[in-house]
Amino acid sequence: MVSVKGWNLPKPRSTGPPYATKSQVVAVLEQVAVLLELKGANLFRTRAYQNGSRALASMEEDLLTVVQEGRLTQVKGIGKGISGLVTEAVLEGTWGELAGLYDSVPAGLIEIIGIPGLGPKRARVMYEELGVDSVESLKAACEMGHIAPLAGFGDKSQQKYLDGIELLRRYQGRSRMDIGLTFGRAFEARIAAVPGVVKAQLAGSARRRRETIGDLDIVAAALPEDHDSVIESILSFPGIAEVKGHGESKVSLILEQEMLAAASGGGSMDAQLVEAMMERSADATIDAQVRIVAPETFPFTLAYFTGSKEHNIRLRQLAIDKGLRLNEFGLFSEEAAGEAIGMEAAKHTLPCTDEADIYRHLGLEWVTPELREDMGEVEAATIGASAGLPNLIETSDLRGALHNHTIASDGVNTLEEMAAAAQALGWQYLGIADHSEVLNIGGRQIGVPADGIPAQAKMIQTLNETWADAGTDFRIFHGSECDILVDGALDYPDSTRRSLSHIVGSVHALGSWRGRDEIANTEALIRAIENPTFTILGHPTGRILQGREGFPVDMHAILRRMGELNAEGQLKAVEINASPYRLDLDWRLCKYAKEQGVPVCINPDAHDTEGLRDVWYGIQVARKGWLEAVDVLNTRSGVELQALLGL
Ligand code: DGT
Ligand code: CA
Ligand code: ZN
Repeated sequence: MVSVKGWNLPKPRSTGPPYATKSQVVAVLEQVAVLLELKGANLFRTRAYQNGSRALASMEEDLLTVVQEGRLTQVKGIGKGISGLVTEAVLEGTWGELAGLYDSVPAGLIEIIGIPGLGPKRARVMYEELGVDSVESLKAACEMGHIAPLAGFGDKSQQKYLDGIELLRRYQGRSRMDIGLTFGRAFEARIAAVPGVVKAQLAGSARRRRETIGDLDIVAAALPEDHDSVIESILSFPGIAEVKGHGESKVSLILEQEMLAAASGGGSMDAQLVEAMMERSADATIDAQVRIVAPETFPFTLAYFTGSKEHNIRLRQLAIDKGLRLNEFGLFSEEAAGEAIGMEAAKHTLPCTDEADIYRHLGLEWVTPELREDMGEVEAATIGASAGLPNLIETSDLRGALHNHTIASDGVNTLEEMAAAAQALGWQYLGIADHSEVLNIGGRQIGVPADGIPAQAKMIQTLNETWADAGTDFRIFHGSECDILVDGALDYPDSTRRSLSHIVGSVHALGSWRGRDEIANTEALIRAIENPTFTILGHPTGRILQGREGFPVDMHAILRRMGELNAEGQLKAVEINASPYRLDLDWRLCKYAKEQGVPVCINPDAHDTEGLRDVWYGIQVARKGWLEAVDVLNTRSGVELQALLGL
């Protein structure tokens, strides 16, 4: 993530007085006015600082003299409070209570008001209503259409902010998985098609399926005499925003959208996913590095640049233990290599035609890239180890999903349309979980009122009967994405929840949850989970990748409690929200959930028919988190799930 610089109070000058200069004081007063406005202070206080700043700026006399002679309050526009503040700053270099004010405002909010046409007042509304506290989270909120419905905003403002963000900076830093993988796979396919390239493969964090990707690493194999022409071809690709550098065997580039146009072959990502990403993030760019090596070196370079660094270190240590040396060029015995280094030493390499050969020489089974994080995979891969590597889940293992929206709340498709799309994916069921009654955005009600549930139930029942009569193995499960209120109670009357097939409990009023500590949040969440009607914990921390942090919570404690409830025979599952903006539950916690006996449910949280395909990202997270098909609730058949939900 790009590190955002907020505002800081000036340090006192080393000699003085004055310990603060006039321009420093003018700037601080102006900043204080903005900070107060961001915090919602009353207009008079804000004005006082604005006026004070202006008054000082236009004052011709020497500030120190005026302060020392005690004449500051005589300056028009400067009241007693500000006079005291300025006096302290000038004579001592300290700023009274202001440090607390500076600390209390997220740095990201300061950056937001740098966007043209976006002032503190609106920044504050978006912060309070939606938790928008950085340029990234604002961008995400605009892209998801959450800004336009806010009172006084509208589509025009939403678009204006998106344009403003683009102006503010060419997107730097890390990219979401959908952006990184779309670019990565398109670029990989283009390179693989270059004459002279024997093979090309995406490496780095993209191959390891991290939730965000810093830069793309691609390894290409070509005969040494072809390297020059291969590099030339790559440099002539469309969609290169900038060439950062190129040498004999390496090219560094910045890629932009044109790279994706008409790119052949998305690998395991289908065309619709690519399209969805392009729609969501039309302005995305990403850095990429290509390394071109001789074909016999390819497996070593691929393994090295796939990483992770931590995994590589473990492999290198295993090599050392066997008297071998492992690097990006080869795996060779210290003895044979002797004094030689680099490519020279690599001439002595043990032959390896693929990564599996390298792992075998080190006494390991081949480790799938998602697991290469040194989180137990080296031990599990050790040949003869008792536990062994997991047999990871695949997209084709899913039989449905349980958290999806329709036009009844904030979705854009009808029940029938969503069901048809689910059937087209080969699913046996679709869980509908529209928002519950309390959910509103900027005063506009989004959720389904309790008295609207019976009508939805009727429609679903009719559809289910039609499929049953036709002998079609498909059904809709009528659930709700029920708000978890601040105290851990669930929205809706108990009777409403009991009438539903499943409850996805989610926190949406993030402000209150982020404003209190981990212990209070954990208690409230456990209370919600213990509610007998509760089935699935939706997007557990509320995080938006590249945007906002989730609320503080002890997820281990939550998963332990859920494990106990499952042991008592109650079905309590945790969601991997598969939206590439969320990917929450984090992959790092999946293994723990599994160890505690908590089923994981991979949910697209689809708001339209295309959104169902996002489960692919959820599968990547589940795989990275060591999950097998059996660990995931929605690999169960429609009939099995029906029984599990007590229907
Ligand atoms: P990213 O780009 O920040 O999302 O993460 P990665 O994992 O793609 O990291 P990157 O691009 O810096 O380097 C690619 C791989 O190269 C990395 O996963 C492992 C390998 N690598 C890079 N630097 C080192 C290093 O200093 N030591 C070792 N053992 N491996 C390294
Ligand atoms: Ca990388
Ligand atoms: Zn949802």
